[in-house]
Amino acid sequence: AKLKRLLITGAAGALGTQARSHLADLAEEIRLSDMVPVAGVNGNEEFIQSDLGDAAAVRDLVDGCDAVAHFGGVSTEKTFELIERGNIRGVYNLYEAARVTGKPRIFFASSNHTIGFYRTDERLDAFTPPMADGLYGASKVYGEQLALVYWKKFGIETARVRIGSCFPKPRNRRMLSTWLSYRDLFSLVERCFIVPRLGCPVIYGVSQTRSGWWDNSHVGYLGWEPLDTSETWREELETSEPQGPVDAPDALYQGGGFTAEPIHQE
Ligand code: NAI
Ligand code: 15L
Repeated sequence: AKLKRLLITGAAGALGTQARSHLADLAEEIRLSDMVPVAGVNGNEEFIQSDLGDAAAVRDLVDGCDAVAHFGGVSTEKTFELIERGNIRGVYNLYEAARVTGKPRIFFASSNHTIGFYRTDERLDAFTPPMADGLYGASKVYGEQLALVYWKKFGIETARVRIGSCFPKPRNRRMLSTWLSYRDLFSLVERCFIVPRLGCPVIYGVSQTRSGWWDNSHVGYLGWEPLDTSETWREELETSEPQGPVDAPDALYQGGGFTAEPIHQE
């Protein structure tokens, strides 16, 4: 059954823009939002410009939606002020809006940076404790926990998806272990919205990979099968990119370079 109205936050961003084309048929109506304008609006879309830090605006945004693909927020290491607004207050506003409106199902774009300080020789699953690699990763841990609170207290279902690296193709050797294709991301979004019972699982958003860092065996019930693999680009990357030093962040930690970022100041 089709969704009635799907809200896509962060609609002007990289994944939000992809979501518009990949998810166009998933809902009768698509509501888009971002703090900056999107590049035009198509058939079943409407656009509402708003800041996730604005509680009243977020409530209006969520009202009338039966599903939310939450891609909005700060997506890399930034100042605490920016992260606080988009990812801390922003998710609080989202979940409060969900609670007081129709309790929509939520796809929460979390990140591998919630677990970025695990070493590249460690294997994780949905129950591995977080080990964030910065303010950004810690803000996503907060979002994952808030989602769980609203599931336990109010029955709001969320897919807490620790996205690896979602780009047209892997950009470096690290991404051979973390790459998620657009096709696999959006088939996951669809499964999360279509399955009768979702719950509040942690899911690793990664296409097929040899690395085996992340075990998704707890979410077999979703029926999600990634079809793409980073292996397609291994030869190309290993030829074009020299192997880095053994003590480089990319070699040591799953979060790669994010583990070496400073605390950004205003
Ligand atoms: P992006 O930075 O291109 O898009 C994020 C959008 O959120 C931007 O358009 C920005 O204007 C908007 N935004 C930021 N703060 C806001 C606020 N306070 N109020 C309203 N809108 C605000 O990021 P991208 O790559 O599209 O990622 C989407 C989501 O997926 C993010 O939450 C990111 O953390 C997560 N993610 C993405 C990964 C990737 O590989 N692309 C990997 C892991 C997580
Ligand atoms: C993320 O969380 C970022 O949003 C994205 O820009 C990538 O850097 C990705 O992680 C990654 O780890 O490659």
